[in-house]
Amino acid sequence: MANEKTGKKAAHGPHDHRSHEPLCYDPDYRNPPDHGHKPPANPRYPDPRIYGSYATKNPPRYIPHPIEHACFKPRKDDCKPPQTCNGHDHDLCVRKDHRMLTADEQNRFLNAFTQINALGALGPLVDIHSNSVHQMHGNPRFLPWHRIYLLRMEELLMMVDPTVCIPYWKSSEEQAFPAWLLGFTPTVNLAGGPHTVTRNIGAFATLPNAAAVAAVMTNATFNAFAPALEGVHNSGHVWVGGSMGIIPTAPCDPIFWMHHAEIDRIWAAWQTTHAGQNPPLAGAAAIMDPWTESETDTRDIAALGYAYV
Ligand SMILES: [Cu+2]
Repeated sequence: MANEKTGKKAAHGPHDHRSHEPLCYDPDYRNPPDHGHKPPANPRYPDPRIYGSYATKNPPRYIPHPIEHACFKPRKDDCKPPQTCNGHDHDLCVRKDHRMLTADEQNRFLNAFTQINALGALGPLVDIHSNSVHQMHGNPRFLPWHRIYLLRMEELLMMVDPTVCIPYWKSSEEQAFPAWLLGFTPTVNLAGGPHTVTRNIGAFATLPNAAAVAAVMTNATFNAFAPALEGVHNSGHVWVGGSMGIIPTAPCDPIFWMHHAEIDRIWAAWQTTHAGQNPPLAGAAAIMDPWTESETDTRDIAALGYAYV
């Protein structure tokens, strides 16, 4: 069966006509064509769109995504080009307060999170956060770097379910952990081994309240605003505790992404009334490595393809 093609060729005789050839390309997923690609040097980082400079330089062998199978329509009848799942990539992702999600939207978020984890795509993204070479905490890169980081996570989730956007957790208002996440403690394969999410809610900090966030918003310059917001953000991490309290494991917990979406939302709201107040970054510091976006690319969330409601 594997050599069907070559066997066919050998069997071709003078009475075989071109009309016997199939009219349309009919892909056989059980016997994919050999493109001659070498396996990636580091199969944990196959996709440069998500993992930036971490991605292997060798072209990965193309493996159709399960979702592609679901939407792939070969259209044998009329020989028109096959239909794929294109069209969702450029939709605006609308990030909602998690309290506004329907049960279906909650399930879709958790299912997509579980899927990218099962595919081995989440662990490498978490590992990027543990590498301090990216200088993403305690300096002006904090807000723009995590804005791109969230975007990469959202892109991963949308590969599994194009309807999923990262919800935000307005912890200052809620003063509580989202109940629907309490039972969700995934195990993520990190470079250092598997890590199972733990929490120690409320044990080591108080959650900043609405007044604390309002005080952050009164800062007039980026240099004053950003460290104040990072401080509020730090307390959220410590309040959840467990995995969230440690930089290398924090992104294993889905609340990490929802917490950072809230921090990013607060920054976006502040930006609308502080035009021209941007992170003081230049040269290499202005590049959000391991990705290629520069600080200027991070200023406009609509241009990045998402919005907060
Ligand atoms: Cu971080």
